[in-house]
Amino acid sequence: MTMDPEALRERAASALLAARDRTRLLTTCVEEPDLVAQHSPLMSPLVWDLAHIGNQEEQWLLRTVGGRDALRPDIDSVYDAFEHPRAARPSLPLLAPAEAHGYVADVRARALDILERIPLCGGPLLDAGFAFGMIAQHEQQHDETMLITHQLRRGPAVLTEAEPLPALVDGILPAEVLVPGGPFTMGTSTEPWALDNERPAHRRMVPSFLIDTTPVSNGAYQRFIEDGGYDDPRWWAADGWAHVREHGLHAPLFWRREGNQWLRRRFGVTEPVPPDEPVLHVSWYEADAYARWAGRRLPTEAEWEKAARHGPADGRAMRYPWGDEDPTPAHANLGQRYLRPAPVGSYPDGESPLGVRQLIGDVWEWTASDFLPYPGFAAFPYREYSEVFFGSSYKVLRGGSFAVDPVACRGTFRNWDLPIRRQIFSGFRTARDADPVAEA
Ligand code: AVJ
Ligand code: FE
Repeated sequence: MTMDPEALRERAASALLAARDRTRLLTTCVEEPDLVAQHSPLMSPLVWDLAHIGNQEEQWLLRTVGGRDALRPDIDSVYDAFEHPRAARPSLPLLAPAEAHGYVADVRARALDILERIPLCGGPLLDAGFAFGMIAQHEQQHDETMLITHQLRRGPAVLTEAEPLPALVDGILPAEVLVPGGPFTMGTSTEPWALDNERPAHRRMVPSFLIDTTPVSNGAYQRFIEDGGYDDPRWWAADGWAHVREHGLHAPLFWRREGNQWLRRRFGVTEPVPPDEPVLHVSWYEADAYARWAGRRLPTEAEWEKAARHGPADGRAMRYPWGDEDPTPAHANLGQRYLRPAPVGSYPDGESPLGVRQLIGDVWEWTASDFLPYPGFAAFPYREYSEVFFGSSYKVLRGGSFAVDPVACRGTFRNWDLPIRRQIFSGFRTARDADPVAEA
């Protein structure tokens, strides 16, 4: 992307503005008690996320990039995610909602002033406006986190969808797609706002494999449940089996059985589980168990990225499955336009050259892979974004959900979480090795 400085400034300013519109929506649609309450021990009070967004912006854009004096050095520690686990955050001396709103607005006004004055070149934080892009992505990531908090909150619905999902127009799709073996380029060294863990671009050998055309649906997942999947240790990783037994799990989070119907609670509304939507709110263990029950496996992270980015005609790595163009509403279900994933098979305009659908948007997809650095990884600009999470504790998720903003979504973007987590907007698709005979 080569852009003149004015266009770069404009891009950075509008990314920050879009994030703030969403933050405002998520923190003004409930009353004060709901902003300060902890709706789940897994989540922060909404008002913590709000001021943490401002504090992160103050530290990077005002102090580091702008060289300004600290505005509120006294609150740095309260909003340091590593000092206080989420469960402990309600008892911190948090800024009250009105103060927090005032603080983030004050920080933002100064950040935009700095953006106007500073050259967007001359170092990795400034080049192409990276620090501004990083902070817009950070705010959008917390917006997704706050949307998860809204999903966990009990009580009547406060969020609504502006429009119905686009109608599904296509006919029957093949169940799976063959991705031919060979090298491909994973990661990026050129995407200007890519975060440290997506870098650098490097060659990977990926043997032939088959991958599901679409994410696994609720209907398919229900067959796993009804076949006794949760009661059969054959399908489960040892730790996963121990976890579902200990917690008595028998369905995705937010599902409830009534008579012979499955219902789910979704942002304050209870509805029958829609069979054609991608399954949502499953852990890595559940995804892995389903895949084994189906005689398949989860795709590795490299397989997922090859399916999403590799151009089979020219061997070039694309930014998205549909090409290099930024996402539009026709390509993918992103940006909290809807409060749910679209039915499996939607978004024909977003399919990959080989015909894989919905890789971007709808649901985060669990992969088989641990969260590890790429060869040549360098932590930037802070170790606590990625580096401290590398290892075998966290599994990688790819592709982004309906709750991810396009600014924080790319074919290279990596998310990660513990394999027991399922309050996140997580689903999956399955894969298998290619049949060696069919290939010859
Ligand atoms: C990349 C989504 C795992 O929310 O914990 C937010 C993003 N990092 N603030 C998280 C993040 C610092 C991170 N994830
Ligand atoms: Fe954060």
